[in-house]
Amino acid sequence: FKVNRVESSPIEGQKPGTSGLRKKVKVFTQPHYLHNFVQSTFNALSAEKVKGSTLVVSGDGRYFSKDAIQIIIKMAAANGVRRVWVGLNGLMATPAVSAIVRERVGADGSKANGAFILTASHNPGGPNEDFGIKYNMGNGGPAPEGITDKIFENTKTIKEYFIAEGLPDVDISAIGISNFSGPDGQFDIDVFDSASDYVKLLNYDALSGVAGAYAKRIFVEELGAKESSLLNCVPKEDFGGGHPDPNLTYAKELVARMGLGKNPDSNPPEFGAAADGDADRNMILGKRFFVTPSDSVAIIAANAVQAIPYFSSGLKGVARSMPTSAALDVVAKHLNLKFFEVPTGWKFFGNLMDAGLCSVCGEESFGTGSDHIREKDGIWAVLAWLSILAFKNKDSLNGGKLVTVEDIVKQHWATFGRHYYTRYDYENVDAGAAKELMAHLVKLQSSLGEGIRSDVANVANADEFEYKDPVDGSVSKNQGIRYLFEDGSRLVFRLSGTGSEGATIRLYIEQYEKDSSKTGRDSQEALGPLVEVALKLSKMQEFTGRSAPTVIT
Ligand code: VG1
Ligand code: CO
Repeated sequence: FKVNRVESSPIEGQKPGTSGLRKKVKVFTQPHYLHNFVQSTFNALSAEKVKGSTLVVSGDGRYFSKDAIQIIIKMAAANGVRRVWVGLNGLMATPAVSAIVRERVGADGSKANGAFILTASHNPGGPNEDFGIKYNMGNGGPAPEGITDKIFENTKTIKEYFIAEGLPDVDISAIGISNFSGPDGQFDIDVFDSASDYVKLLNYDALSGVAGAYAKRIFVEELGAKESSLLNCVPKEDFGGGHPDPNLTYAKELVARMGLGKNPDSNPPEFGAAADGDADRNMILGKRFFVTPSDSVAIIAANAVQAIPYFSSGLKGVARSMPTSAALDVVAKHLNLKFFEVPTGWKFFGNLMDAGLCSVCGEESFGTGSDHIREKDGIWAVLAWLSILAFKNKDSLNGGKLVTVEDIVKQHWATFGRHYYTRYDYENVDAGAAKELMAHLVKLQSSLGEGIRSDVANVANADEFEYKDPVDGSVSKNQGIRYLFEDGSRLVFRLSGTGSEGATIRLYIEQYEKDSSKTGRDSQEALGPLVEVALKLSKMQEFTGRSAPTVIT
């Protein structure tokens, strides 16, 4: 093949958000749109680093992925990339990409230097929905802000991109390595099945040896898991028209099956779980019981050393994103663990893990993970929970009482107290109105001297969250507006960075209850008064015209 230089010019709005660039398919398929972003990424990494490198390109298989993969392969070839690794049919879960970048060794001994992940994650897919792309670094984690800022700057000045001419489309539906030659020498495309590398890694973490036997005993024998326990497990370009976000609103089928929501099954199983489009998010359910993600990471951290072989020598530390509840903080304090609070999004956990400061981390948005990779990992979370269930059920294996998911969570609350928690999302709000609401909240903070009183408690402190990375010293500002109350309650307001249209306001509401006789309440009911304070304080209805949120999690 030869290299074509194509003249181009900047296209507005290519700023990567919380997790890459996400736009409607119609936006992505505009002439030069994808090309500009990919070339801007190569330029941000620098030509010397790109030349001779090994690049992973794959995603969640959503609509437009197959075309995008062919384009990126041709651009990689033209920019001097030595080889591209592609998942069979272009499919690779986000956590699997992370694992592949870290662990896989090619037939010629090569290791990956980075990855383009083609996903808009929990956003719907299809010709009228979203596409997305993000770049992950050689550690398997999302590019840090230093790189994503550079990419954005490059998109604003781009004049040209490079693409191979005479390189045929690769058949990504068949495993194998194809070789080509170009101006820089040899170029290979390696199509392989990512599942085996990923499973190898997970087996070691959670289900090796005795834990595997427990999982089989509880999951298959005790709880009767069968083939029929899998719902919607065939990947589709448009996710079957559904919204691929694992929460109580969108995972309706599973929720009913677990005996919750509308039309609940009368005989639900003991354990259920769901993942999002790219399999990095998870929802954990017990029989008629929902585990709040903030509780989930705290419970995993509290039990990791005993229940999960990978952590048997101890946890290096734990971390959560700022809006995630403080349930994890209480565990960290109790176990005397290093603890970090980072901005929303997975890119901030990687530095901590690379520096050996963090083993387990999580977000309230159904993201949980560990330092086995540098992405959140839905399947890992399920295996972590299975390991904990197995551990807690050692006695039940000898005829004792079955310990359920609900028991485990309630025992946790009894020991550590409960953080009542809910998130209200106002989706597709007018962008101007959303900005005004945020500005109003910031302005209110300066009048704190006079004391913002509420029926719940007084506000002790209010600020905009700012993070200084303890490893590289980089600072991230304006990461959400916080109101911290004297009784430990918190209200957090943020604008979403993953949407493709309008603005989404997220309101996070949290209240701590230490008294174990009061930890069994319904969370919406317990949080009612604080919700009222939040809505009044923010003038939510006045600014947005909305009397209710789009989604409550
Ligand atoms: C949301 C979540 C955040 C998560 C991000 C990516 O971001 O709040 O916690 O890391 O999605 O998740 P935002 O900016 O919309 O609040 V995924 O599964 O879409 O990669
Ligand atoms: Co996701």
